Amino acid sequence: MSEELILHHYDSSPFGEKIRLALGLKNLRWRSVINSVVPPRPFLTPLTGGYRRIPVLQIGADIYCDTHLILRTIDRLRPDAPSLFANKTTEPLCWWWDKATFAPAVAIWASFVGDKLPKEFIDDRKTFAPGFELNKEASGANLSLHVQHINAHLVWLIDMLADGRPFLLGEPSALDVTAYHTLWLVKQNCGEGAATLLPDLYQPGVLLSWFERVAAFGHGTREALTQEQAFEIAKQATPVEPNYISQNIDNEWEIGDKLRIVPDDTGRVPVEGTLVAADRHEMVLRISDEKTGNINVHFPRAGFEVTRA
Ligand SMILES: N[C@@H](CCC(=O)N[C@@H](CS)C(=O)NCC(=O)O)C(=O)O
Repeated sequence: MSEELILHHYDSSPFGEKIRLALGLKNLRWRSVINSVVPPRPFLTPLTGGYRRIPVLQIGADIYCDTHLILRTIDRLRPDAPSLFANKTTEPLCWWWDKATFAPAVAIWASFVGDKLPKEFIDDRKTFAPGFELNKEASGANLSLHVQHINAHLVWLIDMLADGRPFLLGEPSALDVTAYHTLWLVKQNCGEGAATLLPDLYQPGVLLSWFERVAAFGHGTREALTQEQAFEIAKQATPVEPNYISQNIDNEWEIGDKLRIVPDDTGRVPVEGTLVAADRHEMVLRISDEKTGNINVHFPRAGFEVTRA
């Protein structure tokens, strides 16, 4: 039971869609825990130690934060082909795409749907991501700039596909689901309205054909689990010894140190815990209380700041 992949997400989450498609690509069985779009998330927050972003991957009493680490973890735990990380350039390319395109994609999305977003959502996301523009009028006023940003990066996807390859790196990989998820946010919500802005995504051509091939990965076999059930699984389980981590840490930290880890961009809610494992890709903090028992919370190194608690 505790071996199951449990994804905490909500259906409209683009980062959630990135992971759902990766699960589909690898044709995996997983448990789906739907969380509210706006916190509080009383059954999830105690498991993450406060990390507030979605999605989160749970395996028993181990919690994996951030889609970059979640993808690595899915590949590590379910190594059957296809591999999500075909070569050493895949991960930095995924990083490029998220950094370059997520904020402008959100702004394009908001310029279409901003007036329909509930006030509590807008208020929450103002503190979540202070630089992001969710106001319909403000993002609409700068729409052409946001579109320029996306199109400047889209052309590189088109260049990659120009030799007729079906996927960005040849074989399907994490880069496909990563590039897809921000475009999905726009296409799913703005519909034909964005067709003149992002023509490559709507008109027949290599990009649209690729987009449809990635959509066809599907989501694997998804089975519902309640928030309460997921919490109970964590409580009953014991964190797995992270033997796959070589403990190859820099001189700065030692196992047993009390540390604070916080995302360096959005959702900057820190998690405090005891360092149990680290290498140059990943850090693991142990958190513990009466309600949850011991939990290991895993973070990628890239995109997170670590300080002494
Ligand atoms: N770098 C993070 C970004 C995740 C992210 O921004 N997720 C959005 C949802 S798509 C989020 O957490 N929004 C606020 C929330 O749901 O509380 C990742 O790759 O996981």
